[in-house]
Parts: sequence; structure tokens; C-alpha cells
Amino acid sequence: MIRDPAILQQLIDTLARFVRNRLMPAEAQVAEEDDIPGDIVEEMKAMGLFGLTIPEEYGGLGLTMEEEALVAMELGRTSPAFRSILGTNNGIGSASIVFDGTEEQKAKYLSRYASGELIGSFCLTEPDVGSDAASVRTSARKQGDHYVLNGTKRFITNATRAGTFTVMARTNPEIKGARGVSAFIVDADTAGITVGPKDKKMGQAGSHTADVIFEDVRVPAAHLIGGKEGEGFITSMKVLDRGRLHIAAVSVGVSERLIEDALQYAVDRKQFGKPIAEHQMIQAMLADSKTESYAAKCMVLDAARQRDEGVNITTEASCCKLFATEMVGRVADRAVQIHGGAGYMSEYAVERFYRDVRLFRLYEGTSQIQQLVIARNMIKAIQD
Ligand code: COS
Repeated sequence: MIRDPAILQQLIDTLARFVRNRLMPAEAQVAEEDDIPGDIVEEMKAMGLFGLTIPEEYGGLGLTMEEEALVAMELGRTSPAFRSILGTNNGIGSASIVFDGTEEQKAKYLSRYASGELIGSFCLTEPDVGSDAASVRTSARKQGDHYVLNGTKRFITNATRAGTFTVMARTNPEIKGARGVSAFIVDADTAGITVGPKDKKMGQAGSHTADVIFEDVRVPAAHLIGGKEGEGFITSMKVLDRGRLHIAAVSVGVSERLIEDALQYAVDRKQFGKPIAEHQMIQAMLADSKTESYAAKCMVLDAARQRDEGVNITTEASCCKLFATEMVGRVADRAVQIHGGAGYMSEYAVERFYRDVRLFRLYEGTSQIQQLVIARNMIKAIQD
């Protein structure tokens, strides 16, 4: 749902200019230094980009899912690291509170996420808990008016910059599965928290992940999200439904950038006496990329509109994430192929994007987890 087309267009035009004039020229520097320049982060804050999805009453822009998808596509046109630094505040790092937090929790944290004063980080994955997310081992033992958290979280995006962690921990060791898990907001400066060194990754330089270790971390009971034990896994799944659609939208944006770069190169580069864009085998790669990117865009916008209408889109979000992230992998591969040997050189952005997009098929649920969610829901639907 688009609330006011003129206002949204203004936001998208401003963002497009920022991406083109400010972020794209800084891509190589970010890749080289594995960090995002502080002045760019400050500009992002001033533009309200940390609060895109935070409700307006807490100082955010309160974007609908369709609006968020269109904005994510625009942000996707530059290095994913730029989106990543503001991605957790607009998604997994704040959504648990937006969806299920108490009024007090919302009042305490949401406006600070919206302004970018606090970076929110989401802690679900553990060394032995990946796809089987309901098997969380981190424990939260109730002690008076506090919970005591112990455990290790792994590959945590923005951990090194975080002001808060949304932590999934087992409050009931008797219940082994989903219903034993609760969600907590944990201030990053609480005693007993250690953030490990940033992980060395294949791509997405400038976006940081790290381990977060909790050793007897005392968290006030008032920080149990929603004030109810046993709801943490369900909250996570709701957060991931939205997150998966967001990643699909980003994948569409990246594919559009890659197609633009590959097309430009194909028009400029001459072989056998003419631009390679005039060779039919290059044209086939361009056409397949355009077709698949367009298909993913249609899927994402359709699912986003349905979500805005209140429809349960768990299946559609997984369809979008599966298709769009696999699609951008193929598009990146073709973009490198169209560039030939030059595509293997870091001088061209396609080399970097080829590595960057590999993550989209892994985080917020692998492609195989999306297939599992889709098929399970299909089977359930005929049994109900
Ligand atoms: N929305 C709301 N509730 C949901 C839900 C959703 N999308 N998906 C599952 N649930 C609920 C179920 O209804 C069930 O509730 P009840 O206890 O009331 O029956 C509960 O959650 C457990 O669901 P389920 O039995 O399906 O859980 P599984 O252990 O089988 O796990 C998968 C389901 C595999 C889909 C889940 O573990 C998953 O998404 N794994 C991938 C994790 C991931 O994406 N990690 C990335 C880390 S974050 S970057």
C-alpha cells in the first residue's frame, strides 16, 4: 500500500540521488577499508534512513511493506554494506519490539532506533543453532526480577556497533523446541557481554558480523519482549517473514544495478568489430537477467501489497526470498561473464557484487529453508 504517492516519490528521488552521488562513489573505499565513513552514516541518520519502518509516533517514517520494498530496491543499487548498517534498525534489530513489545519497551527504544542513536542487533543464530532455529541453547534463568543469560550467539550483524541486542534465549529448559524460547532486549553495555572480533567474510566488506558472548548477564524482567515467556520463537518468525521480503527487495535492486553495469559494458566493449551488445549470446544473457529481475520485482511487490492488506504472507515471503536471491546470484554470474576477464578484476564493481550477493541465499533462512517453509505450508493447506 502506498499512502501518498507524491511523498513516496520524493523520498525515492532523494534516496536515488544519495545512492548515485554519495554512496556509489564511496563503494571502493568501503570495500578497501571494510568500514563505512562516519560522515556518510551521519548523513543517513539525518535523512531518517535508520527509522524507515519505525512507526511515526516513535519518530520513524512508518513505511508500509510496499513502500519499504520500493525503498529497499533503491538502496539495493549500491553496495549491500550501506543497507546493512541501517538494515537491522529497520528490520530484525527493531521489529521484535515493533511487533510484540510492550508500550514501555516501545517508548524506551523505538525513537532511539529511528534516529540512529542506537543500533539494534538481532541474536538468534548460535554455534550449534542455525537452520534449526527453535533449538536455541542460550539460557535465561529467572532470578527475582531479573533473568540471567548465558550462551554464545554467532554471525551477529552489526554486533560491533550495537547499542542493544534482541536475544532469543531458552527460559524453559523442560521445553526443548520453539515454545521454550523467549525474546529479550539487552543493552549492549550490560556487564557480562563480550563482542568478539569482526568475522572475516567472503564479501560485503563494510558490513560487520561477530560473536556475542553472554556470561551471567543480568537482564531486568521488564526487558522480556511483550512480557510473556515462550513467545520468542514466534516473534522471530514474524520478524523473519518481513525480513525475507526485505532481502528479496534488496536482491531486486542489486540485480537492476548489475544489469545496468553489464549493459553499459556490453555497449562500450567492442570485439569482432562491433559492440559485444550486438552479439546474440551476450543479448541472451542480458535478456534472461532482465526477465528474471522483472519477475522477482513483480513477486515482491505483490507479496508486499498482500501483507499491507493483512494477509498472512509467510509462504509468499519465502517464495520471494528463494526466487529473488537465487535470481540475483544468476544475474551476478552473467554480469561477470559479460565483462569477460575484466569481470574477475576488482576494478569493476561486478567482481565485488558477485561475492556480496552470495550471502543473500544464506542469511535470514537459506534457500533450502525457504523451500521447506513453502512446501510445508502447501501441505498444511490441503490438510486443514
Ligand atoms: N509466523 C508466526 N508463527 C510461526 C511462523 C511464522 N512465520 N513460523 C512458525 N511459527 C510458529 C508455529 O506456528 C509454531 O507455533 P505453535 O507452537 O503455536 O504451534 C512455532 O512457531 C514452531 O513452528 P515450527 O514447528 O514450524 O518450527 P520448526 O522448529 O519446525 O522450524 C523453521 C521452522 C525451520 C521454518 C525455522 O526454524 C526457520 O525459519 N529456520 C531458519 C532460521 C533462520 O532464518 N535463521 C536466520 C538467522 S537470522 S539472520
